[in-house]
Amino acid sequence: MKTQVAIIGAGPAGLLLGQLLHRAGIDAVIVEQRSAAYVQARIRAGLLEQGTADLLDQAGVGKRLRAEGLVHTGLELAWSGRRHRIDLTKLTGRSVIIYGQTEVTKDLMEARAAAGAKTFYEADGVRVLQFNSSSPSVEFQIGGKKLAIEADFIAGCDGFHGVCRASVPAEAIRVYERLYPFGWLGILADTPPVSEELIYLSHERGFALCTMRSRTRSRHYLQCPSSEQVEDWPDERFWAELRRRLDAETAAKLVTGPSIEKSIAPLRSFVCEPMRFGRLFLAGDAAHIVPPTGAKGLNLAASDVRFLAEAFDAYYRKKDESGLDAYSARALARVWKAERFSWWMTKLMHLFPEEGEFGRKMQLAELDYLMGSAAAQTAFAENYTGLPY
Ligand code: RFL
Ligand code: PHB
Repeated sequence: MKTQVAIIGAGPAGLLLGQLLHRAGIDAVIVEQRSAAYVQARIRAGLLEQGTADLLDQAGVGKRLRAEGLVHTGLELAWSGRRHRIDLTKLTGRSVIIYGQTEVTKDLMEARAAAGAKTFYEADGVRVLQFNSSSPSVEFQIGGKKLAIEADFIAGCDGFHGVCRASVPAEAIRVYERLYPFGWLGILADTPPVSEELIYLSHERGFALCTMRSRTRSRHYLQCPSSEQVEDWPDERFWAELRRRLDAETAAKLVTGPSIEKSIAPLRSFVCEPMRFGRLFLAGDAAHIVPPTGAKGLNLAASDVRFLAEAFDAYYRKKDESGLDAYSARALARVWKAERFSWWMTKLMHLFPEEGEFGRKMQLAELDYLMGSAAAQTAFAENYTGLPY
């Protein structure tokens, strides 16, 4: 089989790239190791920058997002028992949208099916070959049957644990990484959110976040040590711990209920350079990871894919390779700024016992400064709503 762009991975990066290429008249096949149902059900991100929502519109998949997404013009930061609001829209003219990654994935999968574009799900033993030549290829098996795709280019959209980055020789790649000694324990429940807007809490017992998926479905996160397991956290323990970290007014509004999903995600900052290796281009979590504090992961996957789709479009329409040549530097310039913001916000809001009482005083001083300074709040809001592409 032949195609123009072989895309590895049907997460948000791979599906959105497939959709943008389809709209540009470029042929692309997606190869995904999991089943469609598994990919669709994976519960992860919830917050989209305005630029990501605009890109989904441009890709022709923004209709349900615009009808059902919750537009947020601000958020709250809470510490020492008090909440403080940052008015994102007043400071930047921009807002953010709550719309689950599950829904983005569903919309993209439906658009792909309607376009009749080919996706191979449940592909085993995926290998990316010859990407340093002009004829790269992809090999895999489905139900024991061997398949091969010849392509002009390969897009590695296969996430942090994927095969694409791992196929690059070690001497050709440079990796920058920071691990944090804790994770986020997340719970999803059909209970009303505690507040209309997100509340990020910095507490002596650890960070917490109250977010949502809709007006009737809440999503909450608690900082927990890396060593803990989901089994250590029955629902009652989760709700009791969340209540202890909330300010009294919010705690009084907390409605608890059985969890629909519960999981622990480790926190990591990671970037690989470059993001292009011959005819292999990495995009999204395959190239970089941010801790979820700034809600940047899915949004970075979207901006990478926009740069890449533009570059392929110029190549196929005008034989212009400049976009492909500039891709890595262009994407990394935006990635590093989102890495910085996510790292900074993680350090500001989480409990770092090894930093001691001095470290805690520094956090409190910085939070106090932030809320007292229009300049600092504007810088926060510019980053949170998304830096320009
Ligand atoms: P994905 O979503 O991991 O998709 C990669 C796909 O590749 C497949 N794959 C392979 N396919 C073929 N062959 C192989 N060898 C393969 N290996 C893997 C996988 O099965 C998968 O389908 O990466 P992508 O597309 O780059 O998308 C990235 C986002 O999913 C991720 O950045 C976000 O979920 C991060 N994130 C958030 N981002 C936001 O922008 N806003 C948020 O509010 C937000 N909240 C979060 C988050 C991530 C979280 N977790 C669980 C890490 C909250 C959490 C708790
Ligand atoms: C979410 O809704 O899952 C979410 C929102 C904001 C974050 C992280 C996760 O910073």
